[in-house]
Amino acid sequence: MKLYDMTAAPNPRRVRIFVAEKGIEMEYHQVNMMAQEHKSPEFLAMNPSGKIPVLETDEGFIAESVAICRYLEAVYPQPNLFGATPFELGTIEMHNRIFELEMWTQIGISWVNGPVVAKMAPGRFTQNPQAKETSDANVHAFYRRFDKELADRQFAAGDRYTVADITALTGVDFASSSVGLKPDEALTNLWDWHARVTARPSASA
Ligand SMILES: N[C@@H](CCC(=O)N[C@@H](CS)C(=O)NCC(=O)O)C(=O)O
Repeated sequence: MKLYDMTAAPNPRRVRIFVAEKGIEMEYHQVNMMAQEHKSPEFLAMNPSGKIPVLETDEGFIAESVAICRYLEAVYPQPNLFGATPFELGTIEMHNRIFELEMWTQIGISWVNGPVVAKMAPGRFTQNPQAKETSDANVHAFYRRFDKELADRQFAAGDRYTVADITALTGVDFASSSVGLKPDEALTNLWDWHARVTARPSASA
């Protein structure tokens, strides 16, 4: 299997961490995003959305981080990261979707309307400072909510490490390092959780 990847990009990191947690052997191909390789006809034939990560399997290509991770979980069931019982499956899915829809989406709005994208891809997006202000506030509000929830659980979706921790960690790390959205130091439950998940060897994948 081969993963179309870019070391600095947060979505491929989600898959790399998942792969590391499972101990899967994987070939990595670095996509040159600066040269727009992900918009080339060859790449668009693999993923018409023109985004990474993409997984190449013997049966064809799979895009979307969660779809790739689900495929990998089906092929390599252990350790289980998506849930082992019906209730766990539902709970982990719920939290994972909440992190994607309510945190990652807002981080994405701040990113495309922020200074790094303005410099890196001038003119690609019509930037809206007001949208950024709103999404910045939404991200910080989400951090506060997550911090409160972590008073009652050790991990993002319950009392064990799951795919939801990977979604949350990669979002928080990207927002902190590249979007100027680091969680407030006062959010001690969030930072304790962050230390717990960052201590795992997979976090450096
Ligand atoms: N929902 C997708 C998002 C993928 C995504 O946005 N990837 C970024 C890199 S982190 C990308 O390829 N951006 C290029 C673009 O949007 O043109 C997933 O979960 O894999």
